[in-house]
Amino acid sequence: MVHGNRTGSSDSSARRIDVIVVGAGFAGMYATYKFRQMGKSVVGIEAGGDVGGVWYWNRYPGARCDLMSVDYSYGFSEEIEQEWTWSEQFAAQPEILAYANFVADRLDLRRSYLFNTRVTSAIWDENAKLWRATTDQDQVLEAPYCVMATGPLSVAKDPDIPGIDRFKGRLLRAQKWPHEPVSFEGKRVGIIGTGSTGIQIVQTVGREAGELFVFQRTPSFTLPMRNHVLEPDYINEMKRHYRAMREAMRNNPTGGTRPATSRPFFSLPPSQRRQVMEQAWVNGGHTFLGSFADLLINQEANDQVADFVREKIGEIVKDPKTAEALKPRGYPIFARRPCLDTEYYETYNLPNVHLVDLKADPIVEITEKGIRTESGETELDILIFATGYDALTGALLAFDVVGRDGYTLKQKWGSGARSYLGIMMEGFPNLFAPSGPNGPAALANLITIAEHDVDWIAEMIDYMEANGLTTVEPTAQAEEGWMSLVAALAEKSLIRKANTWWVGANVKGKPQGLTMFIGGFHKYREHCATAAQNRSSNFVFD
Ligand code: N01
Repeated sequence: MVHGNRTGSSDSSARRIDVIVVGAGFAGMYATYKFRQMGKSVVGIEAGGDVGGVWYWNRYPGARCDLMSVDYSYGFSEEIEQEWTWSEQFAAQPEILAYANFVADRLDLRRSYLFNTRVTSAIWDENAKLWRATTDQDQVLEAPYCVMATGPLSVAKDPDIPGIDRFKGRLLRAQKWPHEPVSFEGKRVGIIGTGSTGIQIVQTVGREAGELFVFQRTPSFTLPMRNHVLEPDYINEMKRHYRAMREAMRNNPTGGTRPATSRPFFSLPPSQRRQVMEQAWVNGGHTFLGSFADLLINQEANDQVADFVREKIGEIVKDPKTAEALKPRGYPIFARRPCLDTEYYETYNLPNVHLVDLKADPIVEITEKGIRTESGETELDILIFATGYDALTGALLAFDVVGRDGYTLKQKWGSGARSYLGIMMEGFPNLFAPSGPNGPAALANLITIAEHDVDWIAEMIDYMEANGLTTVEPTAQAEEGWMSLVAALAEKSLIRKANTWWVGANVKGKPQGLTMFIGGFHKYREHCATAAQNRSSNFVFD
């Protein structure tokens, strides 16, 4: 294999281009389009066989986005907005993947991509002022700019349970689901993981499998999605108002259209609070978070909403023991990513669906035939892992990224992700990470963030080229200032009180802490704009 040269000059077998884009998810696709529009030569590198990123891989039954389709879509092209029509309020994975393919066809993006190809290293060459990326297909690409659109949720994580390799049945991972249909009919199916992914699988497979055993360690709070088909009148109205809607999204803390509120929970008397919560339950979606402003900072307010949802679980689930085990306790509601479901709790009223409460009966091992808990062995034909991701930093730490003076990203992030605005890093010139860690990442609409970040990067490159500058990186002070702001905001949030991927708690040995900007997308946008206005104090140019 040809390796990048840490200090030397250009590799003669390398392909020289203007921009390397790693990833063909929504951020990578837009970056590829944007830089091509700027007249740059771009090569995208993607491990999957086609575009779509997380939606290419996550083909599990019931996979669906919990953001509204009209929000979770590109806003940069009026043509695409008008030509594409969403069928449901919350689109399912096949429709989102079809949308990604539609965009790729429409913009002829695939010609810029190397698919089924992984980057094995990306190394900055200080003499040549180039990033040199090598791939597992023995290619070497050199470019002055490198855009890491590797996504916050792209490295799947298996559970730490002994015996995984021993299982003789069929083992399926939600995040790398087979492309062909899987039949569960008459099968004994087990699933580990009850986060957003597991919940979607349970409510779907539970209605199909012979028997479904749900191995639950931590119950999640989940709220009714209330999904529905989009009527033509609604679609027409939406298409007429896309511009105003995108503007509203840019000024919204979530980067979507869900209305925000400044109303504190206790500003209403108890009966009205109850009424608002009942209405939020009926309306579904993330309505709760749009009903009260302080649910993530006021523990007492949070407790009352959590009690309300636990009460609902008790009303829906018929078996009291199962209902009790499904009620989340010990962490604030919304401190784990809130899930949206369609009759998830009702699934446990089916005679073939069994909850195995791992708090009472922990898993000992995976065996040839199934799963052994302390109370005995459950035999399974199919075992599904919905056990999450090495999120936010996993994809960028999965290969060597080497910046100035041989400084590696693994060194830089040794005690947690550090960046400026979640996009750039001191010590890593001309390296950009749209939707990167320390930005709003998973706390706002990822497509809105990706578009914003790519546009910001494009403006930076335009500025450099207009001024004859070849390299840029944030100053140590700018990065430190940003990280202090991220930490100060996180300090106030109840999010820190749950052990989740949001804080790195789901991966053994990973540095812990909430390293996302929780100030809201609208504020994030303002910070990015201010940073760009004060370029000379926040960045070092060469
Ligand atoms: O992953 P997770 P996910 N034994 O980390 C369990 C997005 N998403 O793939 O909490 C037993 O949330 C673990 O239990 P515990 C969304 O942003 C969006 O579900 O560690 N259990 C937990 O229950 C989401 O937040 C959509 O005790 C084990 C589960 O595995 C993010 O992706 C759909 C275990 C992992 O939950 C990740 O969600 C899907 C073990 N050894 C995903 N190890 C929508 O848009 C882990 N677990 C709707």
